[in-house]
Amino acid sequence: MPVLPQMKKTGRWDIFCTVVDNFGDIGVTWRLARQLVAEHGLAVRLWVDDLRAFERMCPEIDIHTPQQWQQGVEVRHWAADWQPVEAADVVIAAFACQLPHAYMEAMVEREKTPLWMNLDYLSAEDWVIGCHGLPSVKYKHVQKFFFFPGFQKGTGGLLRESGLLERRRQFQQNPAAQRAFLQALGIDRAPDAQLISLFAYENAGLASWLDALASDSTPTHLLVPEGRILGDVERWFGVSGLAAGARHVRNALTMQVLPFARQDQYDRLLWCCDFNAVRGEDSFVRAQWAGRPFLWHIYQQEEDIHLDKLEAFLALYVNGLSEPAREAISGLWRAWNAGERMSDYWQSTRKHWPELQKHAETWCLEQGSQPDLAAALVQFYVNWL
Ligand code: TRH
Repeated sequence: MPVLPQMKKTGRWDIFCTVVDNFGDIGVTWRLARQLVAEHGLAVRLWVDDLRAFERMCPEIDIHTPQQWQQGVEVRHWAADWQPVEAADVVIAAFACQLPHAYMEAMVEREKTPLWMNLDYLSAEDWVIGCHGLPSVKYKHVQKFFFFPGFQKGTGGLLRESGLLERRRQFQQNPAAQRAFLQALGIDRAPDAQLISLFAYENAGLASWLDALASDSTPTHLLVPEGRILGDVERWFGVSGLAAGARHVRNALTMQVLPFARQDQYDRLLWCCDFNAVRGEDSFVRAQWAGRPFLWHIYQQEEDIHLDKLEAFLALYVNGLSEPAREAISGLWRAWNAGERMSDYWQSTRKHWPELQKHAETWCLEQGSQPDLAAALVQFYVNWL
């Protein structure tokens, strides 16, 4: 995406992020902010209401500092008592967060009206294509637009940094680099073990999956970053107080708890693993860029509307797979998201492993051939100017 001369170093963007819960809101906006700076030469302020969640994935964050620069991004604490600032050229409200009233007034007062966008949640549902880029509400004369990420042409695409897939490929082809990376995280891969990462919400289906892994003929080294699934892991091992560094073995299964890693380290961890269980939105996308088979624990929503999103994604993702492989992986995903027994689906998934591995790479390359989300946002601005 060429950077227009008049935009270079002059475009000022504000991204607003409220941390609703978990890490996805800050995870997505932090990536986007960095990419806009690094690849498009823009001046970006990232307004975040909860710096503690941010600090978990970016330990350089000083939670007591209201204004700081991190990797070229101006990070601002979005405090409850808002102090007036000038509005930027482009204003992104992430995930329908409500901008401070005084800031909306500042947008109105600007001589040149800013472009105001809502960066929505990711969904593979068809209606997204029809709604992407449409005008939303107005505040006085300032028009807001919908910007939808997505998997298909006609959506805003997915966050993907320039050269990401090439870096991933080189790393995956370099066992020594992977070993060094894992060792730095305190991981000594169990001999001949397949490596699986597990990042998920609480899940009643975990026990039956762990049963299957423990009794498998292939050993598994399971890496579990500290988080919500640990309670289920504890119950299965019959232990309590699991924390980073803990390691337990039962039959063919070695389980290790990892500290919550820096975001870029987490990405690399996914690249190292043979299979990744991910959740929410951002790790879900990163697992796809890893080019390896994966399992998605979708964020639960009221009235089970998340299940429509799950089915919409599956319908796209399984395209090109043989019928039995399709059934195996869809069954596994559905069982996981219903908290049901996983063992039979895991066994049938294992039967189609080579096909699923090839497919994960094909899907990744297909998605990677589309414009990335940051470039699409910049293009949207250029078209709007
Ligand atoms: O944390 P999440 O469950 O976030 C969710 C979703 O975004 C959901 O859609 C949203 O509605 C809800 O939050 C409020 O899962 P997600 O999206 O994968 O975000 C996790 C982030 O944490 C991601 O950027 C990767 C990062 N991460 C690390 O930096 N280090 C780690 O060790 C791990 C496990 C994750």
